[in-house]
Amino acid sequence: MTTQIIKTTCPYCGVGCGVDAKVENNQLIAVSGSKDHPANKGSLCVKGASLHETVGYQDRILHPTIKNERVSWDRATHYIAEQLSQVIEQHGPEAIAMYVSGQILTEDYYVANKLMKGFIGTANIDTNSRLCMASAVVAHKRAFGSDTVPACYEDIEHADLVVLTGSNLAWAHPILYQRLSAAKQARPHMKIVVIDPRQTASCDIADLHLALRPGTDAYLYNGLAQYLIEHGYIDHNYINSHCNGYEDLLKQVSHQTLSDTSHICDLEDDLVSMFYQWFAETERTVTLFSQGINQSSSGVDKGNAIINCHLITGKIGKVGAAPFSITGQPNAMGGREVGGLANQLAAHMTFSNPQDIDQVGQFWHATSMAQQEGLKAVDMFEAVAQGKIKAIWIIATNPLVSMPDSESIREALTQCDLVIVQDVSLSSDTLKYADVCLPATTWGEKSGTVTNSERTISRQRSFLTPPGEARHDWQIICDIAKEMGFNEAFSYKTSADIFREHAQLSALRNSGNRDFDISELSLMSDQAYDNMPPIQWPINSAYPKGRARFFEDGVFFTADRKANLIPIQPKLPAYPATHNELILNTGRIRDQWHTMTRTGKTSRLLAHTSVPFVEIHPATANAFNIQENSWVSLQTPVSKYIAKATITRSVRQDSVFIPMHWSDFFSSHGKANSLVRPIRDALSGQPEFKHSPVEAKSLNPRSQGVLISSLPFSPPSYVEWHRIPYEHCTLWELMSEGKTFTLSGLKAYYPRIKDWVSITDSNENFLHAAGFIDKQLTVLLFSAINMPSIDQPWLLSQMGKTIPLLSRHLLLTGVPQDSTQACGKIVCSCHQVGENTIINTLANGNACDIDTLGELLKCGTQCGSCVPELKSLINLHQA
Ligand SMILES: Nc1nc2c(c(=O)[nH]1)N[C@H]1C(S)=C(S)[C@@H](COP(=O)(O)OP(=O)(O)OC[C@H]3O[C@@H](n4cnc5c(=O)[nH]c(N)nc54)[C@H](O)[C@@H]3O)O[C@H]1N2
Ligand SMILES: Nc1nc2c(c(=O)[nH]1)N[C@H]1C(S)=C(S)[C@@H](COP(=O)(O)OP(=O)(O)OC[C@H]3O[C@@H](n4cnc5c(=O)[nH]c(N)nc54)[C@H](O)[C@@H]3O)O[C@H]1N2
Ligand code: SF4
Ligand SMILES: [Mo]
Repeated sequence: MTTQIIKTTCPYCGVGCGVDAKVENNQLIAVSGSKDHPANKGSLCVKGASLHETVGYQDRILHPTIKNERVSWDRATHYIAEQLSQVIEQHGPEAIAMYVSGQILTEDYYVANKLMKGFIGTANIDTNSRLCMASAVVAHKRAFGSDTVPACYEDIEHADLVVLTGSNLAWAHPILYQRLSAAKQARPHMKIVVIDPRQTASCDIADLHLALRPGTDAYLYNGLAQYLIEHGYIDHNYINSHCNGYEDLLKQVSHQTLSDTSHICDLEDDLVSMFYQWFAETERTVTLFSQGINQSSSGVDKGNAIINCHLITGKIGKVGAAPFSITGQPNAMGGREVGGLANQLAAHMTFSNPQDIDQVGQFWHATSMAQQEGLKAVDMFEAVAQGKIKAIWIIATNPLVSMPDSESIREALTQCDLVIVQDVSLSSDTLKYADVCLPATTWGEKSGTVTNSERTISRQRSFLTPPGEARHDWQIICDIAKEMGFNEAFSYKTSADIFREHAQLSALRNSGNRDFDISELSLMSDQAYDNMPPIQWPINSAYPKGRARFFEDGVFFTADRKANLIPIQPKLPAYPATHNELILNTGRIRDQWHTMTRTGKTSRLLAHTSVPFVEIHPATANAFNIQENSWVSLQTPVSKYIAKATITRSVRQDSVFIPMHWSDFFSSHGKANSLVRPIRDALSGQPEFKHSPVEAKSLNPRSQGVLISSLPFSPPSYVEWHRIPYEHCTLWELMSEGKTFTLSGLKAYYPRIKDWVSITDSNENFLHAAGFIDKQLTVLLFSAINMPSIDQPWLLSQMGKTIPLLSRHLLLTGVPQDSTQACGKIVCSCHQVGENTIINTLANGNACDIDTLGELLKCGTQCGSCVPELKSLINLHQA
């Protein structure tokens, strides 16, 4: 047996942690954080630490199919090439679209973009980064003349004030949050401000939380600019030497008083002025912003309102001082490098400069160079629905779940002539609408580069044999390109070939006029590429070892080399909530990744939160007659979302929060985007995912409960359900407003099972039943009008076991006889430590703080993601 340690990069968030993968006989045995990676220096969060549990092949797409019939790769490639060529001939290149993802490798992204923009002849290639980064990109370009992230992670550690605005760093970028948290512990005078309508886990280390009215950040930042000007905190020298547009900014912000600001943001004057004073006084200030800013109908303006405040105080390009747009996906930054968005050209060149278009076209030897920007994601799917786009090729994204207004995406794909879906997982909802399905390789099998939030390029390396006939994304794209007749331009042998070309393009007529320049890597040997250590761009003759910060010299990428202050007129969200509506906010939970096709595969990551939910304030819940854990429907005129209520003061009274992750595969009505309207920012095209008016309604179950089954089950149509897959069985949470669940119904559903025990009342208002095959526990159902109180972890542990006849009825109580066996809801996913175990340990006086809990139970000692919850359990216990 050979054991190898392969150095690679985590495929989840934009922190871009280095991972040491321990591989034995083509199996990933374990993962640990790379100690020598600059992003994580040895740590991993729970998602990264569970990677070895999510690489299983069980739900993989194994073969190409056309109309659900298995075909050879030759046949699939030929078919697609022929169909696309026909569309071009009959309708022109604009009738073709590609929709890709910030999760493919830079090399995949590069060839996709080259094929569309240089050879098919249209810029109708957009990416899910449209839903994610697009507003920040435009804000950067307006202010800096380029899409430049000026800062690096160390700036967060060196700062004396870190403002998290619209970012739940603790859950969305856990390792960066840990670095921030450690820095604050080392330098306790460091201040942290969280600006978020919700009280999130990130507030745990905050000195100040501003729970502002949703969507009002631009007012808050315009107010800050006004405050800085009025109180003389601006850097006139910096503005004079390095900024345009100060007079206009002054005019725009000067009439907004502090009390105007606190009124519109629904905050107390004192808290607002505390934040303003801290910002004013603290030279080393980093503002980290993410989706609470970007995902808005005025997200670009919000980004600029933040950047303005940094520019007028000169808090940029310095150690510990910068506006910092943090990227979400592992390769969102790489996507921007290759020009993956419909309004970008490769290597940070643009369609607005005809010279750039010519230059790129010549470099590629393009046969049909696109001359103008293409359609942005929402417009692209609208064009599909209108029949203007005849063929769409979707790679590594699940738009049925992640795009706003899911129903319109379903309609668009249903009527589209040719839908090609290139994915890895059978649990992608989008797959159901594919005419052609192409099996791709994924993390662990593929090889190339990704770029993280601080511009560090890292290698993902392959160490597993791809299952079935899966092929690398870049190979699939190149094969189809060659079949379409573009042989020479796509005849790469390795991903290193592609990377070198990408690096060469970045150097093309780039004498310091474009930020993205990795020319030093353009002659890299295959071996050097294989061994490439993480390195931060730019990497050119001026910075051969990379560059931590941009704009130290106050020189920007605009024509006159000065930054632009952008006066903006703040706007409220497009659709306000009327008096009987609530504001729907959507976002991430700690242990799930997007549409759950990967993190939904391991029970470890489902333990923390296993079903969708509705977070609602106690006063609001009261007004709507909603109880803790009761079923709620959120609805719009077109759709509904059904889940159970979590009553919490962490959300405002005017809002509800739901997770973005659940899909049709995992739930009957658990898809957040069925409620989100396709409203987007006019400049960036980014949708307003954080603000949709919805109505809330409490539901009256006739029957609710759980079914645990080792056999396949598909719920009847009158039932609302959530699916929780485990290794050896599936747990279904069920609710029906109409019929009750009956034993005869259950028996009819499972004809193979002859051996049942059950308890029920005469009207079958409640039913507890267990079914056995060969004496082994195969099915369990617990249902009643009210949710039965059962110990799910314990019941799951009984599945598949041979239960002695005498114990069968005990099983039907749903709880173990010996109460010490009940650990409760899992809090620490890494070490599977439950709430009851923690509470018992605290109650017994065996532990009183995080450290002793960690020593005794190990909870919180690995990735640290559960530390905020441990702290609140300790506080609760002390109270
Ligand atoms: N666990 C996990 N981590 C992830 C991901 C994942 O799926 N799961 N996805 C990755 C990706 S692609 C991305 S883009 C990032 C996203 O990372 P984040 O942007 O940090 O995550 P979100 O939960 O989408 O939203 C952040 C916060 O914005 C707040 N917000 C809502 N409205 C407003 C507002 O009007 N103003 C302000 N200031 N805040 C508001 C929400 O309450 C929420 O707490 O996460 C990355 N990391
Ligand atoms: N309501 C709401 N909606 C949102 C958001 C929100 O905050 N609220 N956030 C938005 C944001 S920021 C983002 S980034 C998007 C994310 O949304 P998506 O990109 O749609 O979500 P994923 O689940 O990451 O989809 C990735 C797909 O690629 C497949 N895959 C994995 N690896 C590979 C590979 O190597 N090759 C190929 N070909 N396929 C692969 C996976 O199986 C999966 O089907 O969601 C957006 N939607
Ligand atoms: S923080 Fe977690 S999810 Fe993000 S890259 Fe690091 S290990 Fe992966
Ligand atoms: Mo994202």
